[in-house]
Amino acid sequence: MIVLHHCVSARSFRPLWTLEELGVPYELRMLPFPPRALARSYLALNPLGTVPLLEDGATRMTESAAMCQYLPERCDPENARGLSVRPHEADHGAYLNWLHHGEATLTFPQTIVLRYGRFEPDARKLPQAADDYEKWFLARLRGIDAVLTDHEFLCADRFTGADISVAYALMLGEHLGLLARFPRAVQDYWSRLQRREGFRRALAVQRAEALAQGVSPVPAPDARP
Ligand SMILES: N[C@@H](CCC(=O)N[C@@H](CS)C(=O)NCC(=O)O)C(=O)O
Repeated sequence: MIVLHHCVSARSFRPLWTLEELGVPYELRMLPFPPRALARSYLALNPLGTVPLLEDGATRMTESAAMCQYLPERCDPENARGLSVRPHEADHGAYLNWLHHGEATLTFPQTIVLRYGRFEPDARKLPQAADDYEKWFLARLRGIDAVLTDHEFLCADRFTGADISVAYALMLGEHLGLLARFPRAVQDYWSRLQRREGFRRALAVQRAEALAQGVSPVPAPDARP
């Protein structure tokens, strides 16, 4: 049984959404945010203290974008759901590029905005860093905007793990209050993806499991003091 360690609307939402799109069984273990401080025993499982952690037999993974690639290959070897773009397909390179872009280019600047704009106590806040990296994130949306202006999805003309990786950064951007500043094609893409059954199930499952496991169902940034 695959086990996913998750905090509400954290990056672990990427593998959660992937699992729901695949429709395979898994166990979801909810943690308060940040687990490093609020669930110290978790450090024995993941010394980084971060989510996600995915356990699949002897396999242990801590990178959410890699899970968007791993889970379809592991759980849907025939690629019936189409979430993978395989090496023989023309868009394999584009798929890998967008898969990594979601975390390395789009989510990275948002973590600076969160930390220095919200999480740190007032004396340690850095408004200039938060503002600059907010602009950085918004400017980096130009790459997906160029594709989405005339494509429904990022690659291979279908919904793939790359869309999940990038869309999580849009979800976090919306939590940060930046939705109105997304380019129009990016706003439309994000609206379309939120109508997917798999996305809606992932939201419902994390809420139900948070309540059942005694964790706040409110997304992490707003749950912080
Ligand atoms: N590159 C990793 C980053 C994982 C990560 O930093 N997760 C955040 C939540 S979105 C976390 O657990 N932060 C808590 C902490 O840093 O203590 C990934 O994509 O999974």
